Amino acid sequence: MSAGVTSSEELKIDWSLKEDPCRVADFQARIDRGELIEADDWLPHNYRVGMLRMAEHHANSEIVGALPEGEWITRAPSLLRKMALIAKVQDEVGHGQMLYRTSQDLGKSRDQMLRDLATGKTRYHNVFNYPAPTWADVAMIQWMVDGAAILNQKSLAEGSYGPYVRSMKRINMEEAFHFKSGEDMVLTLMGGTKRQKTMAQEAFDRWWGPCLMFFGPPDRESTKTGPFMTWRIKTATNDTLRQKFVDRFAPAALALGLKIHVAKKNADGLVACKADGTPDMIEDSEIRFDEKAGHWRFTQPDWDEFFRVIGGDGPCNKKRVGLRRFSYEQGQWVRKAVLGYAGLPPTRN
Ligand code: FAQ
Repeated sequence: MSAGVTSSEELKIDWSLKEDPCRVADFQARIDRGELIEADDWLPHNYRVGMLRMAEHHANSEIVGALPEGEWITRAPSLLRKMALIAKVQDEVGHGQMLYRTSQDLGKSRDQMLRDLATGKTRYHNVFNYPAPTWADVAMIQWMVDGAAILNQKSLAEGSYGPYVRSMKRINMEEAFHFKSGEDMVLTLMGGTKRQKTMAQEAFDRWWGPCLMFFGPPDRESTKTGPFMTWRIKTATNDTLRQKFVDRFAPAALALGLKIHVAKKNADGLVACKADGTPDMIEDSEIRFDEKAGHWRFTQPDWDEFFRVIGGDGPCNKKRVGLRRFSYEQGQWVRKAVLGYAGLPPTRN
């Protein structure tokens, strides 16, 4: 474990900070040579904090990401699907454990991370603040959210921080199983009855927008992409990864018979209804392969919705954080008995 950062002040990125220029230049030269940086190496403050924030955000996302699917374990439509879902949820929680370990070595205690998640101080991925009202939502999560995670994490596995890179390689192998299982579930629904196809389409309409947002805000609004690319914490920009996702999933969805819509959402995260009761959405007129660009065109998602959701005001934020808090509080007596820990500070949500 590296010596480290302990107070919350020290856990903030400070772009005005000046550090020993020789050490900073040596560090950058190692990154430019493609060397992996290890936990006990000297790290510039902003690299350490940036990497910690990314790994902690990722760990939180894996833990909270298990919740929407976990709700479906008791309602899976067959024993086979139930067993696969139990294994998948267990994998995601395991990824969270691995990533909290990686984050701990960067200087924040595990207990502080769990407390910050349970009190809404730290974030997790936007997609996990949406509801999964049907089994088809579970299929779309495994197909598209896991698919998006693989695209993102493949680029992160080319990064510079050794412990995180090694975690990404292992996690990606397991995510590949989840993606395959999701693909099979979507294929089953789209090869099924009219009702199953409608269920799949409705779930797709709920998840397409949040999945486009998965890769983060447009590059022009991403504050950290520039420095993170210089340090190879990130190896592709948000827009590049989003385009890769559309190039992969738009033709696949169309080939399955799904339609790609631009949909308005209500406060519950469901597609809103017009006055006449029909869904408030239109087919995305941009969707087509642009021969000249060599990419699929698409309509950008609602970025106001993205910032609202990551700011704490999404359809399921309170429910998800509330469940983490409940779980933390229920485990309090164990921590108290074994470690003598105190209670939680007031929640932000
Ligand atoms: N959701 O300047 P950027 C999974 C925030 S695991 C929420 O572009 P950056 C497996 C961002 O933190 C998925 N917040 O930031 C699974 C920043 O906030 P700050 C987890 C977001 O760091 C599947 C602000 O916006 N994967 O799916 C999001 O360069 C199924 C400005 O953004 C990872 O965490 C978002 N989508 O790029 C589990 C991968 N995007 O710090 C269960 C690692 C941005 O200014 C079921 N992380 N923000 O307060 C990353 O790749 C990057 O950190 C990004 C953000 C892309 C998330």
